[in-house]
Amino acid sequence: MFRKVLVANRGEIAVRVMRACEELNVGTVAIYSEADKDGGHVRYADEAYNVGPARAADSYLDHDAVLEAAKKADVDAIHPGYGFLAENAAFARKVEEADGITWIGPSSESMETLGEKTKARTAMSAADVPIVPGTTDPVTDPDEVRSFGEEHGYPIAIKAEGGGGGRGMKVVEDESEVTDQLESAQREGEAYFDNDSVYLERYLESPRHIEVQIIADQHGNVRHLGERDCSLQRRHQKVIEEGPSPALDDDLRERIGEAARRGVKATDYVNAGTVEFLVEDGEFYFLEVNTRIQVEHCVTEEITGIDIVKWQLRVAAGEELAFEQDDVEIDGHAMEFRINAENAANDFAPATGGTLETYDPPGGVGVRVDDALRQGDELVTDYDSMIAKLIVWGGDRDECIARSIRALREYDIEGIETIIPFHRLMLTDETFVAGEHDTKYLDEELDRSRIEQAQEQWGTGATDAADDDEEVVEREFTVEVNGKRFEVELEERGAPALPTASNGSGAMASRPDAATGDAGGDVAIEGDGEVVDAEMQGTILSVEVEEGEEVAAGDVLVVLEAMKMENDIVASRGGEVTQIAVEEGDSVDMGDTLIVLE
Ligand code: MV4
Repeated sequence: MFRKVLVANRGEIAVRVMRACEELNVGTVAIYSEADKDGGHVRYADEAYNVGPARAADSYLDHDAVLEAAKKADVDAIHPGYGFLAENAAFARKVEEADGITWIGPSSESMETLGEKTKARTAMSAADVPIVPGTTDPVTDPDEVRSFGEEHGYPIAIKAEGGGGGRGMKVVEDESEVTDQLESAQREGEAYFDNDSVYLERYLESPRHIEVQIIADQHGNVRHLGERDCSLQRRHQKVIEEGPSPALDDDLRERIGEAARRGVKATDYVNAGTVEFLVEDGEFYFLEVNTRIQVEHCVTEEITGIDIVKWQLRVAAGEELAFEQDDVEIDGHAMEFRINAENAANDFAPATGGTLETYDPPGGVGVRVDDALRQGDELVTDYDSMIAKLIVWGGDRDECIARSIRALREYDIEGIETIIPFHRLMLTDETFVAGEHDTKYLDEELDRSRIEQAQEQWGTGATDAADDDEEVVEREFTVEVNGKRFEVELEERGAPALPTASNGSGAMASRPDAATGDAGGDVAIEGDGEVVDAEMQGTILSVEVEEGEEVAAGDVLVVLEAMKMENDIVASRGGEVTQIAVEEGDSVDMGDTLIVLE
């Protein structure tokens, strides 16, 4: 096993990989850019090296800077995480060629073979893996597209050979669009991928996106770890992933898993990878291979109990997989919610900055949070907007949903906008809860106004710069009304800052009136007694104690008429009544002093 690993990434995935290293007693080295000096992954690592300015191209994507840090730290392996250089064959080759440093991932050759979509389709087809009906060689002429359309019908997908993710696909609805769409696909391929080769597939109208997790060692052992359903996507960005898929029956599950395994084995693939499929009408078709660990690998870890990243490290160090395919069992159901710093009600616009005024993640049975955050962190906006992942496990999909509702309600983030309200909405959405959504659902069917309502209802709001000019006095109260406790959060805008009570005699315990700003209910507090004040505006119906009386926690001190109810104001602790500041019939404002207890 390695002695020390450099994780060439940042944020939650960097911490995730380092946790695996820690458990294997492997030293950890972080890299960071100027924007990430205070990053959680830097805090977590044993060592950390600055690789350059905030711009990714000059830091996390700078091959030489990363390799120099690896050599300076004297590591014996590099784990790329996902994104950045994770699928960069040229960088992987540089690591493979660097003395004494092992690349933790598939070989650069595998990346090149499977990264070229036509090569991947050819390899999969040769391994008897169903591919979407189409060409395995590039096409260049509109007549080739037209004859394909005559054979397979329309619509047709024209895809860039170097494409992937959400890029490099044009849909040809009918023959009249052939020439324009072909030229557009070729131009886009050249512009985005420096490769104008394109190929054809029959376009599936409403597929689901199902992907199979693979882990393979250097001894020819290949295992699949079941599937994940990633159909809930917005503009090709996955939002909620789950496993197992609610759309597969056991027979299809078995067939798709074995097909993935067969295809990967045929390409001599080593380490972790994911085989993506489109599923429609009970049939599955190969889409592409992701030659890296994926964001949503956690879903598989939770339903199989297999730590995929630890197996990546072991496999890269030459160890054999210690489990057979039959040992892989799917237990329960898991969902992953990407916690993005975005405003879902504003077309998922990424946050432009902010501070995690409150960061209080959920916990409890079946709840996992992968992050690299702590309260008070400044939001880094130089990279992607995902700041954390919430992964929830349940005995079945219903329990997973119920637990997810609870966990998302608990997830308290204030100071920046996140898409937690959107996730909470999806868990009430009939189509999603029924597992009947496809890859187009979010982009074409979900009513946008429902996202806005969710944001209104559950958004915690960012502390906008504009708000800074206005003094906002936030108050949290625990109010007991007729024996029932209420957590009440109130914001008073435009209120001057609260006077702080001075210690010792003469302490003032008054609160300005929200409307006028005038101090109301001033009472000079002798000593440092505890003030019991009005938690709401109302009228004193009765005073139930006398000065000098001893009271216990829970004793009624004052009865206040408010909200059309008689409200018992009770002592939160025992003590002596040293001052009574009100009498029957008084009108009081929220915050006015009622009683002082020593
Ligand atoms: C398709 C398809 C339908 N038919 N290919 C989108 C990006 C790339 N991963 C492949 N994609 C698709 N390829 C054929 N022949 C529909 C999509 C697609 C999609 C696929 C998976 C997840 C989300 C998607 C969103 C839109 C389109």
